[in-house]
Amino acid sequence: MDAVIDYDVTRIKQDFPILNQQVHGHPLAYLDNAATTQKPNCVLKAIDYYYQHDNSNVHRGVHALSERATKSYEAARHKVQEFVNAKHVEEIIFVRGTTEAINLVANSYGRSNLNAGDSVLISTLEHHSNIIPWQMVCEQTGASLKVIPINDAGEINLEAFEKLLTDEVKILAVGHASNAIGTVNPIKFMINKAHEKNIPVLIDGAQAAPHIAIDVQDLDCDFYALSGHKMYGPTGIGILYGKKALLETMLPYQGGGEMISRVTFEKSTYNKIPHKFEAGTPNIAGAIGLHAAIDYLQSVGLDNIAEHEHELLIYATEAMSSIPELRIIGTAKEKIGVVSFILGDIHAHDVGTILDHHGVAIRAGHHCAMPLMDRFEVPATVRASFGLYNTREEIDRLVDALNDVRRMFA
Ligand code: C6P
Repeated sequence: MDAVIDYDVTRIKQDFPILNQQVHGHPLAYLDNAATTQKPNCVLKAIDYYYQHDNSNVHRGVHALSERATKSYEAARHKVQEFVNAKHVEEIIFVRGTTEAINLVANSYGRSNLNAGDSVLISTLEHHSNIIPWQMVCEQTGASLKVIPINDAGEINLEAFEKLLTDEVKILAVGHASNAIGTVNPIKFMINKAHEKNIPVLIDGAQAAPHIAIDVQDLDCDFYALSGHKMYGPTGIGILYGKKALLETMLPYQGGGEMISRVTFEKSTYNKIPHKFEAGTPNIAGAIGLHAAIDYLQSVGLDNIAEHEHELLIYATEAMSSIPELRIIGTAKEKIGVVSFILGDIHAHDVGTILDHHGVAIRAGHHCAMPLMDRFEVPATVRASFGLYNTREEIDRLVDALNDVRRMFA
């Protein structure tokens, strides 16, 4: 039985049809939720309903279908506003995902506000999506990238962070939670410190949004990025939250339909936020699916999910620590349900392949965090990441399969 009282994981699992399958003759144990989560029936149904009944373009047509599609698309924006507790609905911009959200800020905000001699401050824990866009904009502007170091547990060195917050820093961009090793960063503290120096802050919330209740007003972050597919919604839809006053000063990142107010060959003017940042036909079905996913998360309860996943993390950490030669990478005090590890000198990809043959799906590799792998002097890790439908029994199967890997390589 599950340790979390009133949390009926067996019933929750039934909401996810994909989980009810065999892989290589074993029931699927899906432990790759940091890569992408599976989708509950309500999300699948919402997308299906939209395409069967309302499919049309938004903000353009005068006909009934277009009106319905527009209503549903904008209702999704209101849902996200409520989910992250944004003050204004126009602070919610639909994008493809976290990657696009960060590229938007790097290009729209970064290019206008960074000059030679300035710097962008990130941390060693960042995903490539929160490194490369800044590196690109630094190359274009002559600014430079500064990196906050971490300790051996994988926690940000806060003393070093405060020292690095110099007048040259024009933006701080940090992850809420690390995809590769699970560390949850003290972002509220970091945002406060940055704001004391009038430095705006972008939070990469890709890994936090499915696990931690987000309140952008309480955090007081300037930008917050997230991906729908990591929170039980569809792929190809994500959110950039930005403070209204900042978004209004920023130039659009992409040009095209929808983002304009008036176009002439001589000069064009732009639409209001958020539409100014949503050039082209958006992912309408994606936004509708994300709405359903947020409803689902709220029906289970973010606090219940966090408690369940924390219990799985403790259980897995203990069970895996008993496996000889298994070294967990990332032992921060505050973690989401991610266990990253190496098993002796067996390559992570070999471990991953054998686990797959036991029906256990994990990710093996650098997790798009190569500098972090360098920090721990490992080329790759095996990563098990938990979601709201995982169970202790699945972790037992992971441990058994890992013992099998050891026997095979002995
Ligand atoms: N991490 C993982 O397996 P996109 O691809 O745009 O939805 O999200 C990018 C991204 C940005 N930041 C963090 C912290 C992330 O974890 C991710 C995606 C996946 O860890 C795929 S590489």
